[in-house]
Amino acid sequence: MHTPRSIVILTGAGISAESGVPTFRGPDGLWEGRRVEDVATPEAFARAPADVQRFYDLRRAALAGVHPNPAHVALAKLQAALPGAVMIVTQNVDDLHERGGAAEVIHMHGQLLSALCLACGDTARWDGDLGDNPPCPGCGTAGQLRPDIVWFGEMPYHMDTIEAALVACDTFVSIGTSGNVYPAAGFVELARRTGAHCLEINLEPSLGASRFHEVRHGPAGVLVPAWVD
Ligand code: BV8
Repeated sequence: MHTPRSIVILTGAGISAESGVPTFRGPDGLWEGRRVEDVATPEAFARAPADVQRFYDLRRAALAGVHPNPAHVALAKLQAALPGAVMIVTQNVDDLHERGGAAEVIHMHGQLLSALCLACGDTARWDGDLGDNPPCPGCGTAGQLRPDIVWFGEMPYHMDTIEAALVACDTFVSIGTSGNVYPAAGFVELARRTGAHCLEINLEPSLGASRFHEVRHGPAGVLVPAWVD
């Protein structure tokens, strides 16, 4: 790969698939028979909080059983090799980029290992269950902690930072995402409009594949290390 000045990398569930984390819209994508769009919403949480807490408690607990794969490790190596030039933006709520060695990761959809307090607005690192209504570490209020996850209809985190990087980058790489969910699915448009070279690495063509200058289809665990080297 030629050495670009600045790279924005967007990852989705596909980069964690080879680590054993189920994707959302693949054959294993339904969660107990329900679509993520039906569970990951403020309305679902208001209607059945224990149900939604359990959905996330199970996924948080499952993190202990999965490990970073060569794709996570390769991106971490790239970020270390090009200090300040590589932004990793993930739609994923797992911690596999960090455990793969990435020093800076932008979690635009939040993180399983973080809890948000509805009483005081604080977020706190959280690796246990939320379903048993624990007290907020900050304000002590019980039963007010929700998953620190961006649900459908909620504003993703760090959008200003991400958009500023997209219009300034010379390379945009989308890895392991189906292009179903906005605003992430629209990032290629922003990058392309300001002249960045846009590359898609995915198991199969995403919904937005035609908007990329270059596509490489196959498993991220093979294609990402090959692209980085
Ligand atoms: C927003 C956290 C506006 C949850 C997630 C109606 C009402 C409200 C909003 C909307 C609406 N209609 C449309 C919208 C916008 C909506 C949206 O896009 N909906 C879609 C379904 C149409 N977006 C939003 O609501 C966003 N917010 O718009 O806010 C706003 C404005 C002002 C003020 C307030 C608000 C928020 C979206 C975030 C939702 N949260 N995650 C959780 O994780 O539990 S989204 C969820 O989908 C995950 O984050 C996931 O990462 C993400 C995207 O999915 P993918 O990562 O792409 O995963 P998927 O399974 O789809 O694809 C995997 C890909 O990997 C496949 O292509 C597969 O081929 C590939 N693959 C598989 N194996 C491999 C592989 N590739 C390589 N190697 C392999 N081995």
